[in-house]
Amino acid sequence: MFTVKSLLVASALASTALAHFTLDYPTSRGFDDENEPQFCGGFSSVETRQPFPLGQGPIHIDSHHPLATVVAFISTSENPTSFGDFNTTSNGTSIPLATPIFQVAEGDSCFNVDLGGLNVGLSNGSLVTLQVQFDGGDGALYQCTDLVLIEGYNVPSNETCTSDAAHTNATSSSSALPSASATSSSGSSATSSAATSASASGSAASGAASSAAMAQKEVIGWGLVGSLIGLAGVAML
Ligand SMILES: [Cu+2]
Repeated sequence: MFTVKSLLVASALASTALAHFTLDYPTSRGFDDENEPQFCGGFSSVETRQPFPLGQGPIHIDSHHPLATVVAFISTSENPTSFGDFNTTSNGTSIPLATPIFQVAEGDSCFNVDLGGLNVGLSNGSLVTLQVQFDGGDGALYQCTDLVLIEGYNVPSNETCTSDAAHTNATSSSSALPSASATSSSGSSATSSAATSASASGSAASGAASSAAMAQKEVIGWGLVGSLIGLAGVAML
């Protein structure tokens, strides 16, 4: 027999399963909310590669959480099978993150990446896989998209990104990830100008600005591995 409480629990579980995020452009390998916590959202094989600019190009996501922390990174492997394939190229060059770590509000967001500008030897025709990591409070989630980089490729006009979430809501800069000195009680300090400006603007999540600021302080200093496993307990539902 159902009680009100059991119905509430059931609906809470259902909304968790239906929440998460989608990668809307470029087209994701696939979406399965049950498997989204897994590498590439549970879609481990390369799908049809889509043309994407070698220079600046847009990524569109849709968040079903009020506030989430996002970062994107790439693999230059033709068939990446692990997170390790997103760390270094085949000749051992380390690959910088494709974006700062940034925050998005609920709904559609977009951000730009400049993959040619990562200086890992990408050129016209290079094959890459881009993975988006998203944490809206229920753990890190992943989506992948397989690309072929084209110099001068023009994305469809409706996919251009003018309000770039990665560069207005950044919590750290991709070129200066976690070198923060340990001066505060949380073991990190918000010393980068990116963090300062993000805290000051807080534009995407005004209703949760203080929580966002706390999350930002936690994020800074963690690095990618830390953010892969650690955000669930910090970010808000
Ligand atoms: Cu979720």
